[in-house]
Amino acid sequence: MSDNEQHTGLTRRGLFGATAAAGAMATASSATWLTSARQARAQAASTETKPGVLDEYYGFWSSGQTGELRILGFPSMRELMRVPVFNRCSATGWGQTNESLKILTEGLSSETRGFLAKRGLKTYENGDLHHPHMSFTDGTYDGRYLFMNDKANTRVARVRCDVMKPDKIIEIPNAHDIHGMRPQKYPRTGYVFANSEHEAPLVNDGKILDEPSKYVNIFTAIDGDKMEVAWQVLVSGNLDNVDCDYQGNYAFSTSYNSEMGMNLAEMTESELDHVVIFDLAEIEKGVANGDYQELNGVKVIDGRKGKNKNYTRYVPVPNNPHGVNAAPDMKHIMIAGKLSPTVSVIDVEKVDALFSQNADPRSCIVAEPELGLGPLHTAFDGKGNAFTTTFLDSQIVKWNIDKAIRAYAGETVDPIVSKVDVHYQPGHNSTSMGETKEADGKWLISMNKFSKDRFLNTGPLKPENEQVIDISGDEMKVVHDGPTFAEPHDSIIVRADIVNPVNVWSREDPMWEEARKQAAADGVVLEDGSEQVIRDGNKVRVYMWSVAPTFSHEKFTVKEGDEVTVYVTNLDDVDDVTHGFTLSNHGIAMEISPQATASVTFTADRPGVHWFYCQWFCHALHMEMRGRMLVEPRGA
Ligand code: CUK
Ligand code: CUA
Ligand code: CA
Repeated sequence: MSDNEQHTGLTRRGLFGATAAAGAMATASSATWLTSARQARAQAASTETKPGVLDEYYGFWSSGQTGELRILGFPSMRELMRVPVFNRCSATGWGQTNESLKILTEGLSSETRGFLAKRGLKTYENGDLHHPHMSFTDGTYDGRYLFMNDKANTRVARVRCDVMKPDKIIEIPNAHDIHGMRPQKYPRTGYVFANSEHEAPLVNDGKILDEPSKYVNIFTAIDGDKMEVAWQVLVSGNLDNVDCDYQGNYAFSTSYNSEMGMNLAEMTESELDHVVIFDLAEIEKGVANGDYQELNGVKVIDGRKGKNKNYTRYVPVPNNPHGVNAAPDMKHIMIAGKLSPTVSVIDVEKVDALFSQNADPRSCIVAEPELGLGPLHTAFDGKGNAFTTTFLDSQIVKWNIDKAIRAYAGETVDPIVSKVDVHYQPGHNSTSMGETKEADGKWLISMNKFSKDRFLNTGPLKPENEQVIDISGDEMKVVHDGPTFAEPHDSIIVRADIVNPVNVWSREDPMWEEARKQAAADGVVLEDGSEQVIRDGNKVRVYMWSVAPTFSHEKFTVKEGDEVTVYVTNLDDVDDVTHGFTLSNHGIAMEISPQATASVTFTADRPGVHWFYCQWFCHALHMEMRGRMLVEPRGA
């Protein structure tokens, strides 16, 4: 028996007192103890996880306008880590170290770099991270990468799951404000699909301004291995969310602005908008046959309506649709109606006929259950049920997919299994392993946009509220309330055995390739305990190492106006002994985890004595882990 199971058994007794289940456990033989404990947990559905006990799942959380990725233990909801991605991080130096700046800048267009340089920036310092999703192999998570979008600055990032740091961040050319984003499920990732939400001229250089009829939107397929755009497709209408099938044939994007309106009234004018279905093989064929225009180095296919091409089909659905979610039955795609109380269910097996026989686009819809007001996103239990958030009703609606299909075919059957109130206004929900073919039907998280009266008042800006719901029975039970900072749109809940991060960096890691090259040119070996200061004109490179509780240099001297690069290599190779390098009154701080190298470049333009210190508590003598930078005044 694992600690986890034992403790959850105890938790149940602790929370609910002496119960039949607890009594049963007391008399159970050791052989049945495990089963009893499991059952007890299922009945009690407690998210409490005792001190020292590990969670069963990793949760990977977006953070919206905060721009970072968050890692939670699930179901305890303990926040384990924040991974800066699109944001500038004070603790780790993400967005300031040379290593992070390389990742943050190399995927930007030269036009963007020039624009930022005029503002004194190397990269953007904000992001709006909505959708974190793991790479797939054969319909389930494979633990390689996490991909995520930046709606604010039109980027897509990849985070390595071995070290939980981004390794590639790319700007998507020709697109505007990447929103929906999903990795290909089969045969593997493969493609990462990314939706451009906001309309603009295809060549957006100012020659076309207030002429909305000339605006377009664009769908992007990124090669997830290379992190390069593979191809793009021009579409009619805008693009909101996206998902793809389990067969590797199609991607599906919602469009709430099929009207191509420029204001709310126009965007909500028509009763029906649409889902765009992309035929991946046809698009690849079109690219191979040269049926594209090249724009900013990308092959752009025309998939707009009325082009008589086989790249896309437009399926009318009501009304300003939002979420797109593929069911683990590997057959159905759920399109949430938002302004319509319905979810439209697409049968992927009926999609072929849309392309091969030009069948009526609506013929792929096999159900359209009415669930409540404001359906936004759908999750699954792998047992034939779907769970849809209703934003306006503030509920999760559990409904049976098969019954919804039968009802649509005319049978008198109610697909709704049960509803539960959430607090308040849910957007995304996710179930444990629910966006894979291994959905396990245990847990659902409802990510609620408003918390209102649920927590102590924090002033006009309130936290959001996340609620954990036990979905193992017919009735859903809310078992946990938790406030959260802006703004987790979306999350995935991944079985812990799939994710296997390392404890210590490999010295061979590509992260500090540039530092290694520079060191080699300077005749320095980063990891041999070198303690070198290399002067090269007015450029000074300080090679430093750290071993708790000391830096190799108690001091180094530079001249006012020097461009100084400090490289710190953490020679500690013990789990959890991370050091930091903060240079006081210079706005500089970075993290150096075990066996990592990090570097930062700045101009030494403040004559005098400046202390650097380790800001990551590492040793009893951590406070003493410091040294001086002596800056000689100009002309001295
Ligand atoms: S969107 Cu936020 S609630 Cu950006 Cu996934 Cu639907
Ligand atoms: Cu090294 Cu604190
Ligand atoms: Ca609309």
